[in-house]
Amino acid sequence: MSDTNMTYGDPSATPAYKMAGADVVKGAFKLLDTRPPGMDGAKGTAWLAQGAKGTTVTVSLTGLKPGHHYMAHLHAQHCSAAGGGEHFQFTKGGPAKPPNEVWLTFTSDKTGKGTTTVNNAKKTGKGALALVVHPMEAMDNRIACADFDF
Ligand SMILES: [Cu+2]
Repeated sequence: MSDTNMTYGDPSATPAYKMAGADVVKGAFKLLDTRPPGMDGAKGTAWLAQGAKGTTVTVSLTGLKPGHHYMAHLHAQHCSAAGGGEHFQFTKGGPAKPPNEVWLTFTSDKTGKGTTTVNNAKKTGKGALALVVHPMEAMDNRIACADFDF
């Protein structure tokens, strides 16, 4: 799937928690049992802002494997439901990729820290309940999940 080779998000974009006038919710990442070995120290926060610019999502994690590629998606269920369930889609049954889904890609630095921010012109409402982080090389693995505090 060539779409997984693309970059989604910009680490230097205005983060969701600084979006003026937007409604912002956040969640702390919890480790999932499906995480690969070496990920026990991963922790961080996800933010979801909705406002005039649509939806802005920011992910920030530490304790990742240094210099590795990661992908995060908005998911449609809470972390307690099979680690976030299916991907959130603006149009259910539509294309399984952006802009119908919200994806973020990022690479951890040499200290194991990774962050990025992505925008989507539409608002998720309360349809996207969690952000799930995967290792890019093993997208079936779910490392950690953050429930948004709507
Ligand atoms: Cu996902």
